[in-house]
Amino acid sequence: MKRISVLDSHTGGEPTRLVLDGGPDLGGGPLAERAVRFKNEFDRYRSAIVNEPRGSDVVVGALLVPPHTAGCDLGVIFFNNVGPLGMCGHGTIGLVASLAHLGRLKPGRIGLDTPVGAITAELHADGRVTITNVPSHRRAHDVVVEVPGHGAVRGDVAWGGNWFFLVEQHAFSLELAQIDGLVDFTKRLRRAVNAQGFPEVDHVELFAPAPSGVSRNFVLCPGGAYDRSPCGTGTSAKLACLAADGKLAEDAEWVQESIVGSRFTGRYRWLERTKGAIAPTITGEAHVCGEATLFLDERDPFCWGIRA
Ligand code: PYC
Repeated sequence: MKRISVLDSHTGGEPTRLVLDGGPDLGGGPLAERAVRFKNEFDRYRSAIVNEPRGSDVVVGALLVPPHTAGCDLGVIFFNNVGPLGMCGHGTIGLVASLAHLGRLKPGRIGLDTPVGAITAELHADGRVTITNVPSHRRAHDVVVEVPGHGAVRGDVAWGGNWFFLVEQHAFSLELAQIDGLVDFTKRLRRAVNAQGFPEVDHVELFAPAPSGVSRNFVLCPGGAYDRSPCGTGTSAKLACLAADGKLAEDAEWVQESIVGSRFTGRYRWLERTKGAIAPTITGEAHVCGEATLFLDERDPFCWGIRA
């Protein structure tokens, strides 16, 4: 019987399962290569750790690996119910809070290597975490797609460590009571965006003002779950669009609320204004909520999780 020990946390309601021991050995090399190795050779570990019956579609796993990029202290590969993620903002905040809980981190800054580049994370004395994400940018502005059953929808394609289609004008109210309709609409929208020349887009993000006046979002994740947090990579993509449109000044604060009411605070710094490249910073907090040893018993027909 294999045993995998994990520490669970949530960041604004979105779970992160940190693998502490018993995960696959992905060897060395750049993290992008190791993420491919994880997908091609060890996918059953991914499924066993985050999928049912031990997890759910919402759980994001975090596998710590030795870093490759100079200056990084740790490497991490995030993964969900369908595969590895490029980066994960809520997961990074959860990872740092988990390492602090274990006494492995003190307040201060660390460098983290990910499959899409190096980032930094700062643990504050009060437990909040600020990440400086990978350079983010808007790739396409005001793209119009025809969504079956909904008509024409306009949005932007932007990178924030994952690829997003961001939409401000839509007919939905961003409330938990509307989840079924939101998931259905954003899945159709993603298919339409993918078919229209953006096959890389795997997250869809809708925006509307919250009753308090701050921006609220709804984020559809690659495997069909919705993000309970405001989505760190999605907020980074949003900051890239706001910067490109001149709607938010450098270093001004942007509060992003999630569909469940949790919040991140974002800011950005220009990296290369002519290319629209920014360095986004996202601040949030995570709470450790469990620790467990997963048993992988080959006699169990669902030992490696339920895979679609
Ligand atoms: O916070 O970046 C994020 C994220 C991506 C998918 C789920 N959360």
